[in-house]
Amino acid sequence: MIHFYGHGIFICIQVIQNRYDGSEGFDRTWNEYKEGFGDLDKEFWLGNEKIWRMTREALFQLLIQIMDFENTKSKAYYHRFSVGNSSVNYALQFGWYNGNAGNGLEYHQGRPFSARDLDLDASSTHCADLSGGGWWYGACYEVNLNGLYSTAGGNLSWLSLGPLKRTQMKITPYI
Ligand SMILES: [Ca+2]
Repeated sequence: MIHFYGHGIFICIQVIQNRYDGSEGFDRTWNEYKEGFGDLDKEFWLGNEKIWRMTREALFQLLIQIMDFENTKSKAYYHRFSVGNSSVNYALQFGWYNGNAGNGLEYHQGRPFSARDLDLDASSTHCADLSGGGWWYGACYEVNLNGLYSTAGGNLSWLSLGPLKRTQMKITPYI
């Protein structure tokens, strides 16, 4: 699989998150997010442990593609994406941003992963429980790609963009 972006050619793309119709439930436990869930041909979360293992082996870039219900598409692109291991609760790390979606992940830089049964956010509330999905919450989010999927408004959003119809997170190593 080859994807062209900017001046580079990236290969070995691994999709780590895919949503497009709300058929898969994302209101899952810490262990489900750790191990991954869903169908790799449909909607899924690859799994925090797998993402950690991959991103410790090499330098990766992250491409996020989103689309709202009016079919407006946006992209965000992050250099040097990785997550920490389970001892730091898969804390999110990345370098510089490029794209047209806005640098929404910046708010989540360094945050540990929270899920409905493990509140590691920076809020007195329980962001994962309130939003219907696990994520690298602060208090609570500016981006939430694992939140409740709903045409009526849900929590699936990127900054002011949303509700979102499609989201995809892809990583690929530098070559
Ligand atoms: Ca909290």
